[in-house]
Amino acid sequence: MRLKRFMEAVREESFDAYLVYGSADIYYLTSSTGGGILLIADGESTLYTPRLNYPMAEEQVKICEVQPYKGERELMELLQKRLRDARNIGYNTLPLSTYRKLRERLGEAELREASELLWRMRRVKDEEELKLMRRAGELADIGMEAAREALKPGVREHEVAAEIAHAMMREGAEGLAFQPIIASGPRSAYPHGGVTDRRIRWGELVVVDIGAIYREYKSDITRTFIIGEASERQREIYSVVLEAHLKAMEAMKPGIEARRIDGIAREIISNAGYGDYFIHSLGHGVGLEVHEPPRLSEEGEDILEAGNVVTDEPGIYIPGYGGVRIEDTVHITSSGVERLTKFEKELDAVIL
Ligand SMILES: [Mn+2]
Repeated sequence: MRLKRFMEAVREESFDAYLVYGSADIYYLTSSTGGGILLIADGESTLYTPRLNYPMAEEQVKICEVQPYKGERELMELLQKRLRDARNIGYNTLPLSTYRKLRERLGEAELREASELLWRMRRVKDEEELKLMRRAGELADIGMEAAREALKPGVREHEVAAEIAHAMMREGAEGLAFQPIIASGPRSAYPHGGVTDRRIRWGELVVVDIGAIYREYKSDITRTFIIGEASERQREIYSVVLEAHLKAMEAMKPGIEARRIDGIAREIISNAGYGDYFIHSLGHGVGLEVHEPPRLSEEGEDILEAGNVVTDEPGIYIPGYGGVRIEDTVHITSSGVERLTKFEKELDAVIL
């Protein structure tokens, strides 16, 4: 049981108490989607939840006590009372205003950030989580298929986004993991281009970056389509990004430094002369949140472990011209990777 394991970790780190804030961490430990603050103290756990979410949380939570609160002042009073004897209090994250209010009420006690305790657990997905993430990946593939069918000259970006959302949710997604990106033509050079009312034209690149939510778990996939016919330059850029994406994925395995994986992709793109146009890191962890540890970046210290779920998403973005990104979500297994998103990515499959 996750909560029990976490409470043991809190004790091993010699905290008298620990405050868990944020919907993903609270969901991970208690199955509540109602937020609030989870307090661990004196060998017990209590979920303080806003009263509007109390009936729902009471139904969802089987493993600890749930208590409603009316407003932040009442929550602070409840916490102050419970933390009276605590000297050494850990927390994962807190809004600055909440931190300040707590700080005032806790006197001499130490209040120390220790989010790594939770990330240590959340970084390594268990079988149950992997099952849900496989489904989240399949739903993203379904969305990408809807994009492929919708993309043609004259269609607007938001119309493509609507088809994607419809297809994923009809098949069981609870929602989109993030605001979709349908970045066409010169806009494809913006890695976070969002969606506009722009009409897609023949011969353009279109970056489609989407994800689904399935039972709170997220997926993340990007494909770049070329409408009609691909130019020599588009073919070249696409091939470089695809090679970087494939070689990085081939090298993923437990025990390897995440920055080495980033380096493999970066070197391929640099050697092809596009190094200045790969303007973000290679990837990130995915789970209850769409961006979480481990990070696959030039500076990151993370080492890949079996059970990690990460993205592999190199890109080349040429201002005023356009961009290409190819991304899959993959599970790091004991020997390599299991792809959770499987949509085709060979050049021929993305020329529409
Ligand atoms: Mn991503």
